[in-house]
Amino acid sequence: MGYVKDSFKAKADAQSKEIKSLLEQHGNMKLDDVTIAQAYQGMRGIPGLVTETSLLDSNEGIRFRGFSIPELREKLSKAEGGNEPLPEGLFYLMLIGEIPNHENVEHISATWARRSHVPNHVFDVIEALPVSTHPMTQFCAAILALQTESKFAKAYAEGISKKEHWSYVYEDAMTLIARLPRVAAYIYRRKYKNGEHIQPDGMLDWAGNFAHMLGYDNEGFRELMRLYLTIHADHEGGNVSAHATHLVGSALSDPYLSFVAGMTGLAGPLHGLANQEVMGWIEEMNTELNTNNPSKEQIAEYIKKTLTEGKVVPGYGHAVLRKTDPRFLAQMEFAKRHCPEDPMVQTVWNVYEVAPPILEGTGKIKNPWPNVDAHSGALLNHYGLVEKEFYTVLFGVSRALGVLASLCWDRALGFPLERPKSITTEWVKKFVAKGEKVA
Ligand code: HAX
Repeated sequence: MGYVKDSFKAKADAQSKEIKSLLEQHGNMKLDDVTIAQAYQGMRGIPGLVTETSLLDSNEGIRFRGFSIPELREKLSKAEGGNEPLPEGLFYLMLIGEIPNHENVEHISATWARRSHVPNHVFDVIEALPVSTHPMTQFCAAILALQTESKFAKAYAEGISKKEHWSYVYEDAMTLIARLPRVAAYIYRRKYKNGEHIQPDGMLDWAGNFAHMLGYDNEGFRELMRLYLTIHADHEGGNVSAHATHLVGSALSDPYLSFVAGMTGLAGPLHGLANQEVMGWIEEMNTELNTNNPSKEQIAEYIKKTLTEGKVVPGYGHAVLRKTDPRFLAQMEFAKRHCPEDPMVQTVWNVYEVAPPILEGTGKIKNPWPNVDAHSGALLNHYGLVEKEFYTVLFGVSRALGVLASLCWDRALGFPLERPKSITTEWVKKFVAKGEKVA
């Protein structure tokens, strides 16, 4: 076993003991009550899941193992000469619970580089789809094709003890993460660059190599990828992609099958596809107004028009957050350093000034502030990655880090099949009438 795997197992064993004792002593203690509104309205705020890798505070934003994004940007290892954290370090932190040293980060980087070879049949599966297929659909199909490599599925079929599940899930998670950049870059080059593929550069870090295979070899874009793949990795357990991965994993579907469930959820416009939607929304506004630099007044009018048409303003609002997303602010800071004059970036900043009071004025939108997706497209666009349909794939490559680290924890802690209780409206009506539960 590698030393990262050993450290993970030691941490998980200790955590298992603590959970056992928590359950013995406090298992019947109530965390919260559930209201009828919560049952009908997306289970908001019900603490019914345990996810060890990160925790979201509605005002402060995400913390990964207790560390905020500004803290991580300072504390995690950087590439030589770089300013942004290496996502390998965040993965180590989520898995082990401690800030890694540079050697730990290099170890993860080298492990992923070693495992990055993608079997040919995966490319054949991608090639079998029409080029016009949405990149997220191609991505999901490719992940399913990668599933032939699942060590967990093979071992399970041969018959292994429940105690060994975590070990095979860990191996699958590491291999899957290692291969995703190559798969994603292949889809990008196939769809947008005439199938002119770029071979991996084993000397580069995970994000740097991804930037290279996409065809963007300048240091600014590599730095953007390091930041991007770090900040999109995890957002506690209840969001659609994390929850779907966890849920499917709880049936002991292998990490490939579990992760693809998360990715089909990420492909929804209210979740990860919002980054594509934001750019589409800005582009449509610019086309309609015949400008690439709309004024704040013009933006305000366009927001009102969007709302009147019964559509959402993409990139704004959140199910949990109630302040500007720190992931938005991290990207804004990056843009201030690298591309403050870019007209698309300036439009994003102008929307940020104009949108919140208008959204708040509707009286129904609980969070009028921008989320992560409001900024990412403008940065990618600045470096020439203008194909917005591809943006959610980038998000997906990053999200793998969080949800697969969590899946390792799920199996190491022996979490059971997830199976919440559902009820009918008939049940609710009887409950309301009698004021008590109905069998
Ligand atoms: N524009 C217009 N209306 C919005 C809105 C927005 N940006 N955000 C919320 N609303 C509306 C909701 O549609 C809802 O309307 P109805 O009562 O008519 O159904 C009402 O305001 C109350 O919604 P809420 O409680 O504030 O928000 P929800 O928890 O239901 O939804 C969403 C959270 C993120 C889905 C929502 O804010 C939204 O649709 N935003 C735009 C899409 C987006 O940016 N998604 C990405 C979110 C972050 C993420 O997951 N990234 O991957």
